[in-house]
Amino acid sequence: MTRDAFARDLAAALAGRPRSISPKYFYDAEGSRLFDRICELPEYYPTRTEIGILQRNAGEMAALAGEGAEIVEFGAGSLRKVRLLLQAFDRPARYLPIDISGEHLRDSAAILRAQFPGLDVQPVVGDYTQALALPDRAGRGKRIGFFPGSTLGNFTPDEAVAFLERAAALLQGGALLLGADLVKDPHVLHAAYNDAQGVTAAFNLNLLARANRELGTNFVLSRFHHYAFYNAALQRIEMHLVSRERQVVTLGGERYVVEEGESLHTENSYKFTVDGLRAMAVRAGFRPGPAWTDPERLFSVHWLHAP
Ligand code: AVJ
Repeated sequence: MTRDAFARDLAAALAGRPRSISPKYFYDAEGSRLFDRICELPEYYPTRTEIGILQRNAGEMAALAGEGAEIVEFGAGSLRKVRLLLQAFDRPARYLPIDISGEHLRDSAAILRAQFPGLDVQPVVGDYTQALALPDRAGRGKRIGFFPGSTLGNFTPDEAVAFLERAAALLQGGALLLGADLVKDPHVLHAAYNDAQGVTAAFNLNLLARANRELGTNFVLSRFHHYAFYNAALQRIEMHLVSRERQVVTLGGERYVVEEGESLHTENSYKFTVDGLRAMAVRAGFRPGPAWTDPERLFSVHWLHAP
């Protein structure tokens, strides 16, 4: 199923101009492993900065959430962040992680059930970028959405508002706890996506390696440059794979000519201002509460009430 979608989307990307494909295809087992390594890199500040913000402010977040809250996580990422909330909250009733990978969900669910014996863990296999139904509410606690990591930055501004509108509807009477990376010195942004060890380059190129593994393509990775830069006008990091030479790629019996210097656009990672993010949340129907940042204002975490 994912393989068919990947084949279809990659064929469309190769045939299209400009060529672009969704960053969701980065995350096979190898891509997820590379992403975990990115999160540990000295240049990649978002993960450790967001964790620091969550640690410092978990008490205030817990007070806002109240007793017996249920946490709905959009994408079951690393357990580290949600664990901070589960430890700080007052007797959280339920944890509902939503992810397209059922396998990943089952693993995380098992770990959390063992660690929090009183917690009802109910994984939801689904795509949170689409309309989605959640199980009925269990108790009287608030439903708190959790969307960390600035994954919101992968959406275009229109997609981000559409996602936030759906989240506001799902979380009615509760809130969304949202992590958003901030605009800053472009050199700091540039370094975060062009690390010295080349892990981000390997992560980007893994898209082609994955196609070779799953779709029988013949990409030669050394014929592509990892190219990531900050587009200040659009407030986003763009990642591309740029062809070093003219080459022919075969996918599903179809031949695609890629000229020297042509690019496959693999990811956008939008950056936000605190006020810009809050204005976007208002447009989507939220009422912004506190926004927390680190002392260097690298990253932000927002409490957004869903009326
Ligand atoms: C998971 C989308 C938040 O945009 O920083 C990291 C992905 N790409 N390095 C980001 C990513 C390159 C990451 N997000």
